[in-house]
Amino acid sequence: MKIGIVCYPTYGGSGVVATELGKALAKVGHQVHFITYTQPPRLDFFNENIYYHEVSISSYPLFQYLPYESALASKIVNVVINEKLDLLHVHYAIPHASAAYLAKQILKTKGVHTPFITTLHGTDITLVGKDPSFEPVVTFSINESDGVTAVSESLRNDTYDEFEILSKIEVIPNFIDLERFKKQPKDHFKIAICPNGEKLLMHTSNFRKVKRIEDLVKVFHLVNQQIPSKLLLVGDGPERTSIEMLCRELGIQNDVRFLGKLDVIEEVLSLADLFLLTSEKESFGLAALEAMACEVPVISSNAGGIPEVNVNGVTGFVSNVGDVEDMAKNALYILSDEVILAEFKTNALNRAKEFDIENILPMYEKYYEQITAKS
Ligand code: GMT
Repeated sequence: MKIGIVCYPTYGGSGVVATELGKALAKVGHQVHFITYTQPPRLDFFNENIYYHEVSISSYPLFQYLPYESALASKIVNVVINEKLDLLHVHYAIPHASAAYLAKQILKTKGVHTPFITTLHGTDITLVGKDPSFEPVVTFSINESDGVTAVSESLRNDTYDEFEILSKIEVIPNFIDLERFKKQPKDHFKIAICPNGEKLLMHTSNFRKVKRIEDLVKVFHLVNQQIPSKLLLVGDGPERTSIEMLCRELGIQNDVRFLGKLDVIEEVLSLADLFLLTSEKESFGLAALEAMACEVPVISSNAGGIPEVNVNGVTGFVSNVGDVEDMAKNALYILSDEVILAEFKTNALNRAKEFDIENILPMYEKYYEQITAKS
């Protein structure tokens, strides 16, 4: 098939899922056309089946806000016609689904009928999408999509609860490339970071408020009082400064390292003993799955779709959002016994294997066939 993928070219979340899906589709012979405003970070190699179309938008003194959605719709029209696409797959409702809807209407006037599938990722539903300034457009563009998928059962339920959705939402979970995310022998780094045999806890995110990073710092503080440990924080974002202040207030600044945005997350994950994810909302928790694939158990909140990934008492533990004491107690239980830790590590890897891209890709291909056949 010839598939157009529209996404945010971001380092994490929906951007990564869209890019990895496109790469996997190209690998099995589909022709994939990425349509974004800049090259997605993980699209850093050559593949004969991958094409990239940049949405460029000229500034004009009249525009206080650049009309990206119009530029995107125009680019979609152009790519669909010139590349003869069979299908569009847009990741994130705003503004990608509404731009795809507009493009579809324009294409119809030219006698071209191209269906579009919208994949919901969470923030477009549970955070920004509900805002009255977006809600009517989100509801409309979901209902007008030829197919809609959500990355977890929890997100599907939230979407039905929060919006007046008339169409069927298919759940296709996120996935992991186990070739890339696997434990690597990096013991020399571990010794450098934990010279006295400390345990290593880790978190990766975009440091937004919704991640409740202050909770995981408090969990670490409690763990560190019982078992000497270090905390690695990968990523960056608006909360970083206040988190640095909290670390100083708690007197743990020498045990916490901020690594900034890293591409080779799997190398750092290979060093970790535990992954912490304390979010208030999380439709799936791809970061937890990446950790599990590198044999790292997860201490998490029970927000959204996280319990669909992190199995309580098996691959880690799940606590109520904000229950720092319970999270610390669970972390200490895993870390205090090498046999238990090894068991949780094995379970984490086994669970991650269920989300192997090899299992999930056929679900998307089947759904594409179903949607193109009915359109
Ligand atoms: O929250 C993030 O880190 C980014 C966000 C996004 O919008 O890209 O991630 C969302 O999509 C990911 C991929 O499907 C999910 O794994 C995240 O759970 C989801 N984030 C939230 O729901 C808050």
